[in-house]
Amino acid sequence: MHDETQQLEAFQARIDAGEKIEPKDWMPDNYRRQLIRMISQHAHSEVVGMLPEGNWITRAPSLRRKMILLAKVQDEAGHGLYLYSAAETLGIDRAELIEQLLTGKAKYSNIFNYPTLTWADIGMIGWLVDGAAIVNQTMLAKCHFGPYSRAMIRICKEENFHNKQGYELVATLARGTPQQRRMAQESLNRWWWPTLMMFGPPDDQSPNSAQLMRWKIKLQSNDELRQRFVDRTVAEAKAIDLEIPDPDLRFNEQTGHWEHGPIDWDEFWRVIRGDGPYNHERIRVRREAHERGAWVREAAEAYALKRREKAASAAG
Ligand code: FAQ
Repeated sequence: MHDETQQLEAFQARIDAGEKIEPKDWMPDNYRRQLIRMISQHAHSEVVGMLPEGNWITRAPSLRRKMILLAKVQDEAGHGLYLYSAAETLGIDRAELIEQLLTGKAKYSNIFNYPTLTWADIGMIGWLVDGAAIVNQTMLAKCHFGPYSRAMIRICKEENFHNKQGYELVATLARGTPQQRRMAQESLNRWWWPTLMMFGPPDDQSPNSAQLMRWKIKLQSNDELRQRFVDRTVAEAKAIDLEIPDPDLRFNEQTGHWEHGPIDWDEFWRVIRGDGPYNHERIRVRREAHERGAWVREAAEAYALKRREKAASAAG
């Protein structure tokens, strides 16, 4: 018991001294569990996040837009792979993580349970959803678990490109015909509030935050990051004359921040518990893709086995 207390104190002292924790270091079980939960939720979000945009690849209005969208969706798959690898350093198998997603045991970001109804939604995902992801991930790139922070550095660079192409797409629509402008505004109206929810529940309703902040996995709270996102996005919306769909939005001269109106947290909890507009569809498509990919996994395993046999016979 005494030893364990000392171990915990030494572990916390390393974090407080600014050291990164690496997979082979001693860590408390709960630290391992929390990181697996968070990193795998993040990986699942990247992979499920390919679906709303993927739906529009065949319908992109020009070759240029199609190439950008293809590259973006492919990047999200890559992000999922880095993150599954980061989670695996904690001793869990990828197959188990994927099983947790497909059986509904693991969560993924609320935002991907909404449909992409118009072409403007593709711009909105890049501008708002990638914009929110960057705010969150720039913080995670400085977190104190080595593999997660390193994965974030490359992911953030790619998300920046995603964010810029999304804003450029929305700005083009906003400068376009009255119909295109309306399409952009209608899309912003649908995506604004679910995007604010991406940062998680308010600080006083966030059960995991306090411990994650002590371990310096989170360096800023859910509300602090949400505020940072609102401040930067309100300015971007003004620059292209789109209106944030929040009648209570106002600039506070004293704090220098844009204050937003109340968020519908009932909707958030409903969506993350599985009852959002597209939860069933997303998981159905992922299950189908997983089944269709069975032969690839079998072929890869057979290949690895053959190589091991060959190496063993060469050595023996
Ligand atoms: N969605 O105690 P907290 C992207 C759950 S990547 C669903 O505050 P925590 C890229 C939470 O799990 C987007 N569930 O939780 C892209 C917990 O439940 P649990 C994903 C959520 O962990 C762009 C409960 O609520 N990014 O978009 C959400 O301290 C475009 C209580 O909450 C990451 O995953 C939510 N939004 O803080 C891809 C970043 N929020 O597990 C394609 C890494 C909360 O105890 C296209 N994760 N919950 O049963 C994080 O930074 C954190 O985990 C938070 C939540 C901030 C998401």
